Amino acid sequence: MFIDEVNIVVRSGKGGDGIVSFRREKHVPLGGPNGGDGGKGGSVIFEADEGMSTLMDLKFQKHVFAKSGENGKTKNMRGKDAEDVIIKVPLGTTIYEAETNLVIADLVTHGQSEVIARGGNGGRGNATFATSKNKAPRIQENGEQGVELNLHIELKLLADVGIVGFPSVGKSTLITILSNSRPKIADYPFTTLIPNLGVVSRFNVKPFVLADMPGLIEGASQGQGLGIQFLKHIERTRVLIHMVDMSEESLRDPYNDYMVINKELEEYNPRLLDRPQVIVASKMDTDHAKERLEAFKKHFDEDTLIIPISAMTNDNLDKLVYRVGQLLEETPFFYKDEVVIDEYVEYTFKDLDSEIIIEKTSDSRFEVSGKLVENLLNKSNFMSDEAVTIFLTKLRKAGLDAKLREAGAKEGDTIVIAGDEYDFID
Ligand SMILES: Nc1nc2c(ncn2[C@@H]2O[C@H](COP(=O)(O)OP(=O)(O)OP(=O)(O)O)[C@@H](O)[C@H]2O)c(=O)[nH]1
Ligand SMILES: [Mg+2]
Repeated sequence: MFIDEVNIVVRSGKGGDGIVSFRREKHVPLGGPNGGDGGKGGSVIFEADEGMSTLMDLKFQKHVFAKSGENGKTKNMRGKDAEDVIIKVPLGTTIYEAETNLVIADLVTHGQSEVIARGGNGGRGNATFATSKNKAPRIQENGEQGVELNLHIELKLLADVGIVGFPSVGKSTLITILSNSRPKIADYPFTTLIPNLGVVSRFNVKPFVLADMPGLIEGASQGQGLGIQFLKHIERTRVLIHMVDMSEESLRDPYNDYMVINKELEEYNPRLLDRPQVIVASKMDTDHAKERLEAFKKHFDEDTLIIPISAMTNDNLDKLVYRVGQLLEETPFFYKDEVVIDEYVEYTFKDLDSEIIIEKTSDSRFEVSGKLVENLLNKSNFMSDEAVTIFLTKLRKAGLDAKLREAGAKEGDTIVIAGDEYDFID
């Protein structure tokens, strides 16, 4: 089974909580604080692996959750970090945030790995809060929450060259002769249901990856036949072999075939036509193929290279491979320019984390919210005044006062944070 699109939910682990604990010693009523920090929560990481070829494993997995970090322990011991979960995917996998369709990551080289959901940091235990003024602090931090993301994952094959054309023109036959790939070959349309990859390493040309695609027909870009489902794989190839059937059995006009396929490519993505195409006239061993080729050629100017081949007699296959090799040398990697990574990951984990939102709810009243407040609230336990002070200090460090001033707050105005009211002291 070839699976090239899945939706899954990933969640990173929460950081372990720091704890409050004191040394117990004989005859000492209250020993020093020794509550340890919590361990880090596990991250969910995607890694490109050239040994993988489909997203099938994920199809049955739906949810991938990393574990939480261990809570801190007494005697100043830090809780254990949770293990990261590493999801291996084939090269050419793009990861989108499902709701917004933003690209989070694009995995194109073997071993490339991306942290998709970062594990929460552990909270600090009371030992870290000891100062000369406060030798027995009763405060600790809870671990940071994990991140949950709905992902849409798509695989676009990373082949150098794609073979496009109507069904039954001989695409699979060609890849079978030129490479180690062995797709099914038959004389009925849509024999090939999934793309096949093969490595072509012949005639002293630098080896390249060839993709045999399911046949295209008129309306493919609108979903006819096997439709757009597979056109996306062509997006990542650098050179196209456009195969046109010269045999009478096709019952179609070769030039019309050629135009229809180009129109479908263009309608799917106009940039597909930027790729150099090698026009290949196939089945030249059949009756009247030569006359049909002559008629086909009349539509092009003299300089257009059309390579007539026969898979039966192996005619001109070397010429075709040479030409493809030459074009690959000249053609850049399109997919690198075309896939734009949206700054989403950064946004979630950095900017959003320190975001402070201020809303003026009346003349002298300002409400503070945002991810930073949320995170700090999650981390704090408000059992003590000390914890509240630390909470406010952190907000101020992150620029709360400047933001309030910017929003028009003046000395004595009321600031509301998480339902509690404070006076603004400027
Ligand atoms: N005479 C002749 N027949 C060929 C040649 N190449 C392919 N064929 C035949 O054409 C038929 C279709 O070949 P395939 O390679 O399966 O065609 P395809 O383009 O992969 O077809 P789809 O997968 O359906 O899109 C088969 O019966 C092949 O044996 C050729 O060069 N000469
Ligand atoms: Mg085929």
